[in-house]
Amino acid sequence: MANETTKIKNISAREILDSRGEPTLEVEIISENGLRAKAQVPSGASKGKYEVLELRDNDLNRYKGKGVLKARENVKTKINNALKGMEITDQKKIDQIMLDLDATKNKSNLGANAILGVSLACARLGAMSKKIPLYEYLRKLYGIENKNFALPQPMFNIINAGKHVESSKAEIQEFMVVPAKNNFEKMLRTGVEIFYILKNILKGIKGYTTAVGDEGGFAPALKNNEEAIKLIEEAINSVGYKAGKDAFIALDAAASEFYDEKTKKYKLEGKEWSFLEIINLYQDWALKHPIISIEDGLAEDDWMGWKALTEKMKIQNKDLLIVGDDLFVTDTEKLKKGVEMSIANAILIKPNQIGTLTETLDCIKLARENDYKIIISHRSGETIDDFIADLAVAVNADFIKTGAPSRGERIAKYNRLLEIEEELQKNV
Ligand code: 2PG
Ligand code: MG
Repeated sequence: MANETTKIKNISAREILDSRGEPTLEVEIISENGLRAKAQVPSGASKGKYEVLELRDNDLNRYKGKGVLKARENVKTKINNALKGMEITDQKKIDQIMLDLDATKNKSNLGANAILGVSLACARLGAMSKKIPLYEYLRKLYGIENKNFALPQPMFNIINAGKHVESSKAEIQEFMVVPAKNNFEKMLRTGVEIFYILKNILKGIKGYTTAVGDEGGFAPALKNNEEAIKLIEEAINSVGYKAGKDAFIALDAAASEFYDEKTKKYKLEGKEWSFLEIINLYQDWALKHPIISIEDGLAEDDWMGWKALTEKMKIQNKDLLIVGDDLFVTDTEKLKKGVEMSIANAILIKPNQIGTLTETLDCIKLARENDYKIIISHRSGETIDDFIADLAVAVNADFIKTGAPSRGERIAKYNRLLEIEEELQKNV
């Protein structure tokens, strides 16, 4: 029935575990007409300084202080009381009510984890109430009516380092392989085949371990950062693909993690580097290897460095993606500053950096209006929730970054994209 309304009857939450075995929230919403939907909240390790606050209990007697019972309580009481009886499709209003209820800039009152879980579960229930797929529903919320959906290009993080691997010597956090644009099934296969070969190279030829890190990529004890780039290039060229044509390399330096705020220097490979020296290093790598994207190449507060990075890399290769993650933290205010200063040309989008779906969609819109490429991203601590796959398709994101093709919580997103592609092909 077209006019049937779906009102929120009850919102509950439970403390579950993420892929690192750390507590996180699962929110469940039940509607008056008997529908129910859930959402699970991810959690980062190399978090941006300006991300909204993930509320943890800090009770050292439970989960080393990482419990989320306070956030759970906030969902079950304060948020539940405020949203009960609301029409589920009023996403903007629902998100605004939670923002008003929280009344802090960094969502520290209710906890961004509590708010986001509710926000995403609402969208899921909204899609169910309309009997349409989540990606189609999210597209309507985004404000586009057409159904010209496009699947994103995956960025597979196949060598993990930095904060995502306890024992790693390489400071650059993520070494990714990006298959050339094609249908999703083909891009996935290309990434996976390169991943298999990389395993053989690491194990058989180099004698490295093939244990995996937080995001499912291999975590060998590398001698230095460039070695990882060379290994991926070798893997691409060993499976009958050509590096620079069939597949490319993307990096996430997560440079805030090796930046010394006092000296304003970067600590890499046993040396101290100025931002200009780091830029030279990236230029050298980008000359020698098929690199198409550098994320968080410099630290989140080093705006001057970012300006130089954007300008210099643009002169060298105007198509290279200069991606802001910790720099922008999915925040329209930060992105506006970036646009005004002509900094970066791509943005990483993580819903839990900002805390509501509405703000996430607003940030994507602003990025699009200013021709920034969109990369939808997971967190290093994930769950099997595949919401971001639908989000990527809803906004025709250019890329999705959700780990290596390994570990269930990463695969869940890639498998959902396969399902969406199949569904879209049937509807043609
Ligand atoms: C990043 C993310 C995801 P984390 O830096 O881009 O890969 O890591 O979730 O630890 O912040
Ligand atoms: Mg990053």
